[in-house]
Amino acid sequence: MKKKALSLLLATAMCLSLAACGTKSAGVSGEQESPASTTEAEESKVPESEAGSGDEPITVSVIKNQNPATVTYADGESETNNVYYNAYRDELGITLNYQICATGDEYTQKLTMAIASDDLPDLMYLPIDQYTQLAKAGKLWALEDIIDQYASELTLKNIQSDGGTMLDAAKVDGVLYGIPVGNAQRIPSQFLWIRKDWMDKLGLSAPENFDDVVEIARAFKNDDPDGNGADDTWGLGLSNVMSDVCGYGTIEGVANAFGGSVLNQNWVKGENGDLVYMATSQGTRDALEKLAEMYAEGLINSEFGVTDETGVGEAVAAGRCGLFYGGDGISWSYGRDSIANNPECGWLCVNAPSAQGGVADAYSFMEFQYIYAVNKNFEHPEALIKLVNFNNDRINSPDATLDSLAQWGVNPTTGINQADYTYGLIDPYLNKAIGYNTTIGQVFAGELTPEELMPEAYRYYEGIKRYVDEGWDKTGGANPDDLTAFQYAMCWGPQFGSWTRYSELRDADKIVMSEYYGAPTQTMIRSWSTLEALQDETFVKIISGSQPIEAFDEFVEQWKSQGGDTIAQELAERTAE
Ligand SMILES: [Ca+2]
Repeated sequence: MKKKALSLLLATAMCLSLAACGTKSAGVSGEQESPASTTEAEESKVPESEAGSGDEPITVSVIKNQNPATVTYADGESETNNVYYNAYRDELGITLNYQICATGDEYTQKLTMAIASDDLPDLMYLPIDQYTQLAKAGKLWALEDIIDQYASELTLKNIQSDGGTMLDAAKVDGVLYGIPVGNAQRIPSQFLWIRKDWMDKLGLSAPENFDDVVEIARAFKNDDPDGNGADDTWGLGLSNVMSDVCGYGTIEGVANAFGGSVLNQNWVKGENGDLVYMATSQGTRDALEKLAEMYAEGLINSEFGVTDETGVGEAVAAGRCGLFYGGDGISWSYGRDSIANNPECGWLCVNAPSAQGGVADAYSFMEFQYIYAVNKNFEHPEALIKLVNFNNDRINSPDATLDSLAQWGVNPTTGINQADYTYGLIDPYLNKAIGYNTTIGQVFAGELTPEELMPEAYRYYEGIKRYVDEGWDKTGGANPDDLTAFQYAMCWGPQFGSWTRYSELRDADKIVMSEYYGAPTQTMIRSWSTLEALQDETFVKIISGSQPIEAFDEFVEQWKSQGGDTIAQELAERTAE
């Protein structure tokens, strides 16, 4: 099942990226007959009128999850006067009325009040639990027929670019009531980033197993890799993030090395068919034991328990930390700063090596938290699909040009991202990134011409080509006057970029998907913050040696009795449904 999902993902991602792929889509409901779709058909009859097509203007109230204070407008523009707002009104006949525009707690409170007082706007951007609640209460349109009738070919491709995984996951009792926003597979931030200039200087080579990682940590800690005569560099850089994806200093790669995972979302089938929370597995225990050993030897930054990922990032930028597990975008943030601060610096990105040797399995999960949905009382549910179509044509079309992207996406003069003004933008990052990495690699391999790339990929390709032409791919460093080239290259570059590592993982079938996705269970809603805190505290204590490894066994018992066992049962029942 793992394999099938991945190959579908790859195939459809290619479709998304390549203009040449012109196959007709079967529509969102396609051949899948969901049991409830027949009974729902009566209720979800598509409205006859073509409202919102320009001849019959409508005003549509919406919830937008956005902090109005963080959105930037050009001079004279505003929330109700910008390229998208005006085009929706003038070209689609849809005037948006922001009934709720807020973020964070304010958003949650306003949404909760709107639901409680049954004062729902026409179009909604909902967290998955509220979506499920409203769908079950009959407050939302069933959308499959409406999508089939109104979605453009590009929209269908886009929302199905993961092979339909997310759409399936968004169904409530077999019926689709919304369009999910997210990624079919979250990059779990387990890549191992190593200072290549330090490795070269100390005569070290790329790690082939976890013992080699320990060796590199030992050398980086003890052998003065920066050559300043001071004992001022770390071994393995860790942050105190013990249960989440994290850009800098996650322990996930170490857990993977021993067959474990610490991420909140990761549940896999155990030997007797029950669901196991990976952070409670033997592999995770072994990884913590090893980390405690490393800490005792001084191979981990001593203050990690009070250091967040920003703290590790700052140590990377300052040249104190040259070895850490983290995400795919290092070259866009502190990794870039590390080179700006020290032109000698160079980076290598590898997949987490396992304890036995070779690449460790990475544990991943489907990530979607929000869904666009339509109020059942709204007469024009097709308005949502028309907005999605419109946005796709501007942002994701293979016919887009750098000029059109400047008009509808990031304005290169002001730096303003006008996509912030959209309503109903479905923009799956994972599939885009796979497409960029794959097609740019094909250009370097001579299988595509640069002109065949999507405009955004073409921009990245130009930077990566400069990087390769100047020979930086040999050192992982960068021309300090052209850090943009490094930024693009270490992310999407062939051979050296983090997304090439991801492709290797995927091609080697080394990504294990969590059985859990979607809405939290009742017990999760009630108990997860307590369980998470228990995990975070226990793991930090074990690594730092303030508790022995046996504390892990006690943690597992507590975790189970404080809600973990009940959650496993709830998830098993849900899977069986
Ligand atoms: Ca030093």
